[in-house]
Amino acid sequence: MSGAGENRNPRERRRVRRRLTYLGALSGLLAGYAALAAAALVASLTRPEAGPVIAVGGAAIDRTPGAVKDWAIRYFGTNDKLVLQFGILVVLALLAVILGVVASRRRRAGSAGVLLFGVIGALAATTRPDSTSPADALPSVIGAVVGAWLLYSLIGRAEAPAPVALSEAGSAPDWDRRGFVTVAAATAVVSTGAGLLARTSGGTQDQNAVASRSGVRLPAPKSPGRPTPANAQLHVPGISPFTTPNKDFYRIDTALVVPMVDAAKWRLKIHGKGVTRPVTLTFDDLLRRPLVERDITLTCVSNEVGGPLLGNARWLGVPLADLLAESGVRPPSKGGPANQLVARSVDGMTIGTPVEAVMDGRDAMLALGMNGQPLPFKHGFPVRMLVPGLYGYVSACKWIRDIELTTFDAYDAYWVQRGWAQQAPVKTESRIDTPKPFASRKPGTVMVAGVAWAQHRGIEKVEVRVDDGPWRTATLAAQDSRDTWRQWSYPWQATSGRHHLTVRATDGTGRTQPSKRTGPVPSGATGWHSILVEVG
Ligand SMILES: Nc1nc2c(c(=O)[nH]1)N[C@H]1C(S)=C(S)[C@@H](COP(=O)(O)O)O[C@H]1N2
Ligand SMILES: [Mo]
Repeated sequence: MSGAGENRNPRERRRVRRRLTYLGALSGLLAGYAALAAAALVASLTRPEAGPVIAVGGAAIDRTPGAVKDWAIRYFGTNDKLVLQFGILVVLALLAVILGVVASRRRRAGSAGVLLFGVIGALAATTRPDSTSPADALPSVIGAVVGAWLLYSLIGRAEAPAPVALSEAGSAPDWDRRGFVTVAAATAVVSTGAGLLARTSGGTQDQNAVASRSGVRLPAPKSPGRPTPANAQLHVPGISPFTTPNKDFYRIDTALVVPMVDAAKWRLKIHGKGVTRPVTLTFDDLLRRPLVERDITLTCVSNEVGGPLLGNARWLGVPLADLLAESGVRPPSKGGPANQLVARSVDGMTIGTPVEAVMDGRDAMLALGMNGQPLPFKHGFPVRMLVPGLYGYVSACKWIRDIELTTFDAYDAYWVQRGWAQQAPVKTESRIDTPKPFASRKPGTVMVAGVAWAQHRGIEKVEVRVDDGPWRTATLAAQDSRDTWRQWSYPWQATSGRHHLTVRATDGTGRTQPSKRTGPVPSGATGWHSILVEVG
């Protein structure tokens, strides 16, 4: 009953209240910061993916409607994940401020709120498809306990009267400013240290994965890829290189943290309908099999007309049809009971592919190598699936760990559950790489060039149109294989003014890319790529 506020006048009481509100907000932010840093540190020692931001972010991604995700990819491109994580942090900061203000009124309620967020994080972490142990709750729980305790302690200092000797000195503050500042500063310093440590330590599991990748020696293929024809690559500045370097290869997946898989511990199970001899394979089992090397162009169904979401690489892998046949699988055309192959990744992605396509003689493979390197982690190390002619979301499971034979009636894979088509062969498309949209050129010969693709059907013809003029046939580079894109160029006699350049391709079956513009949902965009160029 000796509280300093008892015998104050109303004005002073309001001042104290305001001060407490500000200190509460600051305490909330500091406690939140400390909670996240503690969680990150614990996660880095156990499993980085189990951290609360990653777990809640992953849960949010899985619950995002397909159309919103498509919008996010369109507006933020492959930065969509950074934007999401930043968004989560902004929301958390706001919540921390609110909890801090609540705590400045009711100390216990504020701390209880922090603990509640810990429970949400723990639930998200333990129910993620990649969660294998209840220990995934630890980062969130420990972070929340640290945050709740700090908030309680900081508010305690903000409320406490200053030590008597000081407050009697007249000019000294009427609250425990020194105590608050000491705890606040210590919190900021220790949390920053913990956060930095979390970043550098990276987890022993990750280190093992990195070491296992460095240790991979890719065997020579039994069936080497034909040397890429020299004239598959045109020498026009600005055209996409025929082979996309790994570092420039587009990346699309739902993983907020790239899964780091230790090849020595990796296993692949093949089982399900019509599998008479289920098997579990190790990475070494795959390396010992006859390998094939093929150039294959991979395309994302979310690629807009003219978009960047495709790339061409030389892949090394195990023919998938042989593996399936050894397990007793027959395609539906030979009486097999399963028409869908569902691939599952270590992070819980599911991708459904027609068994018929995998076994019809095309180069469907379990890829281990990409442009002469073991698969980069981002692209699915140690093993991913590839099926030429199908969009990535129905064929190209990265970090694969399980293959189940089933039917399309029995199971919808991840993106199908979110409104995308069950089956999705790549649509015939073409893109102008140079000039760039809205580029300026001098009148005279302007080289227009780009790529066209219709995987597994091949490209037979590319045509270019200037404004509303006639279609002119472009010069095609050599076709490497019908599973790769094909470069083209057209020497345009440019005249002064603004011009529209449009391109369209015809595939190996003689079908020309339709003009009708449709968006990527549900089975890939259609329409002609058209750009505006200034000549003058
Ligand atoms: N495990 C997993 N595999 C995945 C995906 C994913 O989200 N998770 N995305 C698919 C999609 S939509 C595409 S287009 C390709 C992209 O492969 P890349 O990132 O190597 O270019 O991977 C496919 N495989
Ligand atoms: Mo994709």
